[in-house]
Amino acid sequence: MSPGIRKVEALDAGHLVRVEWEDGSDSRYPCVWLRDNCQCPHCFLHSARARKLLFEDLDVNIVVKEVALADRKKISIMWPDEHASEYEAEWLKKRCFSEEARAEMREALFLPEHQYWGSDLQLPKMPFEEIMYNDESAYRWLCTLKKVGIVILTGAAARQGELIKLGHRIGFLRLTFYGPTWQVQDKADANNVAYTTGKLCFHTDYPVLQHPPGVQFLHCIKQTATGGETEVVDGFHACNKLKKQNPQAYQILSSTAVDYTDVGRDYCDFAVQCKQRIIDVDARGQAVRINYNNATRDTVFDIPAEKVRPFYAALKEFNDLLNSAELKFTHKLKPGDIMTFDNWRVLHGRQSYPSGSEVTRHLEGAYADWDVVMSRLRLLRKRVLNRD
Ligand code: OGA
Ligand code: NM2
Ligand code: ZN
Ligand code: ZN
Repeated sequence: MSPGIRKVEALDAGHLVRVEWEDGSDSRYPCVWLRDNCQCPHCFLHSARARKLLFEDLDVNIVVKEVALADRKKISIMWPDEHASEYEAEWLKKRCFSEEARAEMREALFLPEHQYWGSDLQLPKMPFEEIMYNDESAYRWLCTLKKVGIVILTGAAARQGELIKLGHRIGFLRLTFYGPTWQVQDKADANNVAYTTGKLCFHTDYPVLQHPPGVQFLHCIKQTATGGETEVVDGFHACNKLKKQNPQAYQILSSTAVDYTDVGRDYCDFAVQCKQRIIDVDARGQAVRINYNNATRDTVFDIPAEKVRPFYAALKEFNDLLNSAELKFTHKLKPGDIMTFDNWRVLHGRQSYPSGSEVTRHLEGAYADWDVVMSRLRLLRKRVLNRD
């Protein structure tokens, strides 16, 4: 429950409204923002929770004509053109522009907190059944997936189709050229290195797509007796280490556009090309997405010749860090395990395994977008905690 309002006044020649709360704190709201966010039915379509007001009709230099306390839970504003707006205390409190209030809202909306890990990872595990039928468990699954970057769901049936069900649980899966779900097994004339018995070094899936899948599911249906172990590493943790250890290498990997290519046929025929920085960073230089698959890195490399060797040296440094005993975590999936992980953050690989005439190892894979996963997380939280 937010506190009531003690006092409201216009400041800065009517460009700002100051709200004084009953607990003694205060908040300041720019009038242009207040007018823009008028909640009346002319300005706001409540059924869509969206703004109807056109930007053309917003005066960005607007000032208030009158501001008053309607009651301790509401303020009212009269604008120069006689348009009237009302704003609820709780609505205003949530949208306070202070650094602390914005940080709190940011955390609630995006759960940006990461728990970094290395070889000491306590691999989070939950029963598949439970997250399918229990909202609180599903909420805990998605929170952990966001915070730690990996969760194993255990006890799924050892047959195809479980990921389709998981897709329905969150909303929908991400379709790619490899199909709605895809079968990782040794295939003749493999159209991807994943579909062989070879070792896969640490990679993120599908950096050849402009918007690589945010979340990946790998469901173990059949596991080979020897080899085939899964390796995972916290890419963001590795990035922080690289930045400290070799800022120059970090600078190169976070600024060089690398060409990726994927040409072939599967769900349909494809000829995909993309340029990606191996380490994508935000405005503060923090890694937000790793785009690295050595197999689909193109032979075409669109950078000046003199920059090529420094790039390889930087990538070698990063690749070595990923493989350091301190950072990598090894785990062999069992039939019925579904490894769910953040494909923007966690790099994965697998050990090679013996080839033979029969299929000795079979995983079914699928992707989801973070938008879909976070949407489900917010809805589950609302239902479980009975709040927004
Ligand atoms: C993949 C992949 C891992 C495995 O298919 O992209 O990384 O264990 N597979 O086979
Ligand atoms: N598969 C597993 O980037 C990649 O090619 C990742 C994708 C074939 C769907 C592998
Ligand atoms: Zn209005
Ligand atoms: Zn992969």
